[in-house]
Amino acid sequence: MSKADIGLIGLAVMGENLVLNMESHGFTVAVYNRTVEKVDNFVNGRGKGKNIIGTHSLEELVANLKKPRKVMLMVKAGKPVDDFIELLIPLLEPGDVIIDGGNSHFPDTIRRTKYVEEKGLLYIGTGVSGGEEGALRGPSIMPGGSPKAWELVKPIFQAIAAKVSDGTPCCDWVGENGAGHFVKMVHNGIEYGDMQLICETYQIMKDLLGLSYEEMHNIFKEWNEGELESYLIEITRDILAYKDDDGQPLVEKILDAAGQKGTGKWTVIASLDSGIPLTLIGEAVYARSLSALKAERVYASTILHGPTPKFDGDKKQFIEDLRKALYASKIVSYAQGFMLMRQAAKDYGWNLNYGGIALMWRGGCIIRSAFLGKIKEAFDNNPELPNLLLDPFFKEKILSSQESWRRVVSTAITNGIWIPALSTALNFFDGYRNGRLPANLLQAQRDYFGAHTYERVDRPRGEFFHTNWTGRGGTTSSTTYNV
Ligand code: 2AM
Repeated sequence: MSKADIGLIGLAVMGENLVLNMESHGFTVAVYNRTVEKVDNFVNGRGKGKNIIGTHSLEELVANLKKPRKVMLMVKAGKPVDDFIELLIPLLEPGDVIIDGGNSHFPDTIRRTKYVEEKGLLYIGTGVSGGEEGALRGPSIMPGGSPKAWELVKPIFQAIAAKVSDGTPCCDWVGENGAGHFVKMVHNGIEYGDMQLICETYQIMKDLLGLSYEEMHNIFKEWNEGELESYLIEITRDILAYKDDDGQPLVEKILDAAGQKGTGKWTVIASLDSGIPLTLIGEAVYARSLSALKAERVYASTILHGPTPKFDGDKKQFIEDLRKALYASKIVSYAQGFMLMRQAAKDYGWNLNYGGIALMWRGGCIIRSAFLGKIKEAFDNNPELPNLLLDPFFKEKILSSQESWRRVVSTAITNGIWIPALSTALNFFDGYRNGRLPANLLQAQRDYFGAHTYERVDRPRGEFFHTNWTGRGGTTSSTTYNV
């Protein structure tokens, strides 16, 4: 067999499926795994008869690659990535590329890009989204790292990526060093938000409207045929129709304690670091945390009582209200996600292409949706768009959903139904569109107790004042600073 176009290390399911995907697109792939038996199992099993070269050492792997060599790691995030980088560096030559396709935290990718480049090699840290199925049939791929490496991996990555209906691949260059893994992290955070929003509408349908599973299944089916069309609405439709062995809906029997692997948390931490109000994803992460306190909630439910949900309005109308509330909240969530990326681009010096990011998420990944096509259009129309809420299409959508959205939030709250994401979205909207927030009083309080100073509306920005509020404190102000 001739030499391989790319080498891949790490034959767990994601790694194997990516190899099979590459091979099916005409690329020869050399593979290696720490536990080398897995190499033979794969080459003689799922990889049998294909253009896949099994290798039993890193030396053998490297010797089987066309130059400039490309070696992709699909190993557990963290130390294993650093370990393999250390082992590969002495075996590679200037211009070769190391690619990390795992779920690495972006600060690690920033550090590794610098380190690998210092050794004369190129580095790519790439988000790969879409799970096992996506890896095999076409994932969304979000690469960042050494810009010079992009041209080398582009033909392979764009060939194996998901395609939107006109054939455009869901893979484009994201930006320097950790930008690819950052964007993948935000994708996961947005996924948390979308899922929580759907769960809240489900709870309202079930507990307030008293709908049956069949009715809910039909509503999600209908929603998936309109502007909410997305993978997550589609799987929710199917989940609601799924029956356990006894004919009852399986979802009713699933314990309500959510797990999380940490990428949502990373996104929220990044938002706190950047000072961006990523409130919806924040609530979605905390919602999982609250759900996980199952025993405590069950105990509290016997002591803390609220209203008994009761709905006597027009159900059909309210279901349409719910649909609009979900759509409007989703707009806020994505607006916040893009605000975070815009700030991170400034903080880390990335030149992000926001329309390109929407396109990468349009297919292949968990948050794929028709909606992302609209976001792509918004950034195509105005690449400098400061906020998604200010785009004419989304502005019209949110304004025309507003009444429904307020009805849903106020009705749910009056009836004691937990809606952290739907309500924070509306609250953000009301804060963002308000030119005068009560932070004037907040600044007064800060100046009162800590002499932190304030700016005045009747003076230019940047001039700071201190008042001796009690007549007791001195006129000394503390220095102004912002974290
Ligand atoms: P293994 O098959 O030898 O366990 C997903 O777990 C992939 O990451 C697998 O290919 C696994 O290799 C690899 N992996 C996990 N921990 C590793 C480590 N500490 N060093 C090298 N590879 C590791």
